[in-house]
Amino acid sequence: MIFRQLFDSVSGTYSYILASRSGGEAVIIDPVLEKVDRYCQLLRELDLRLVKAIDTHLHADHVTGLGALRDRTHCVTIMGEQTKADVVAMRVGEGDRIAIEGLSLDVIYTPGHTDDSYSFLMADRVFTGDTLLIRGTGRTDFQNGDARQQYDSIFNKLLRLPDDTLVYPAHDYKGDTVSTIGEERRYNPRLQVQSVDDYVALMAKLKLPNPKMMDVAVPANMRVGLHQEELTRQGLALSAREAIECLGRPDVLLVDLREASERAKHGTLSGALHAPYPGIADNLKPGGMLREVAAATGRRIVFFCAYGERSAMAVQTAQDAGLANTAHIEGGLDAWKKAGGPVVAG
Ligand SMILES: N[C@@H](CCC(=O)N[C@@H](CS)C(=O)NCC(=O)O)C(=O)O
Ligand SMILES: [Fe+2]
Repeated sequence: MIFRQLFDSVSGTYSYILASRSGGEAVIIDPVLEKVDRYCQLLRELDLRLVKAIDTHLHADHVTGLGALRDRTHCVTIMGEQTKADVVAMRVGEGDRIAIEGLSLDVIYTPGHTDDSYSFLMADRVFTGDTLLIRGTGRTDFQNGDARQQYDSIFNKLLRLPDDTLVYPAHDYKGDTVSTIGEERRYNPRLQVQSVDDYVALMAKLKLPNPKMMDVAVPANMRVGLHQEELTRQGLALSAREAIECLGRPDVLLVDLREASERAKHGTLSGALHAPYPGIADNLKPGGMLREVAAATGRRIVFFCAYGERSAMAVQTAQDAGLANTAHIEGGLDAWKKAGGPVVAG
């Protein structure tokens, strides 16, 4: 396995690059905007292809690198389903699994620092965001933070992992890099409480100043989405309402770009072909499955995904491959459902 812990000394943020092999797919956790050049360089040097970028929560202390990485690598951006970020390509919840080639992360909902805080477990290690820090815990005094929920997330979820599970947090302000669950249970001063009420009282006493970047970072991090309006202007997007009217039309080929797990959880559109986003470039090049089907049937490909990010990128990929007549459903299945469109089991 390839594992890199990267540090942004300005915000004290740790970011992580994971991959199963050189030459393969990679995922990054909690990238920082100012470090995106560095990540891209390292990805090139390690011969990795970034396919997913995850934020553990909506950060208040630095601007996320999610949007910039998506624009540069066409990776899928991921956050938890509670997030207030405008558009992320994929939203995950408790019990989901984020997979790339050769490795997968189990999704654990750990609210408390914020209401959109998640941890991600991969084999012997857990990425705890700002829920569990090394000898500390994330503050709970803003962004719908809640000390009671954080106690539950830590004591009833994270501390139930095996003692030797490695703990990789999103921040450290003292120079520590890694810990273990057993070590934190025994020596983390915030966790030596007798009850949830003691923990709540302890967190209420912290009275920390707001992060220096908070007024910049929070609004910026709520606008990480791909701007889909440009495609609409070019006539390459259908609103959910227009798309609903197209359902069943013989000249339209609906293509679902989401993963099998998203289809199983949220359903799909009747008659849609399944062609997951990671394979889209292969599918659209000469000889590719989608290109051949579109040519043979004369149908216009209409891509859709969860929120319209992957489908907008697929329209772009199609244009680059010389296929001008594709479109996507703006806002994805989410917008489709909100407009009252019917879904079938995926
Ligand atoms: N001095 C830092 C403080 C950042 C901060 O408050 N960090 C949050 C995480 S977003 C936290 O929970 N800190 C825990 C602590 O300081 O004990 C800054 O201005 O950026
Ligand atoms: Fe945070």
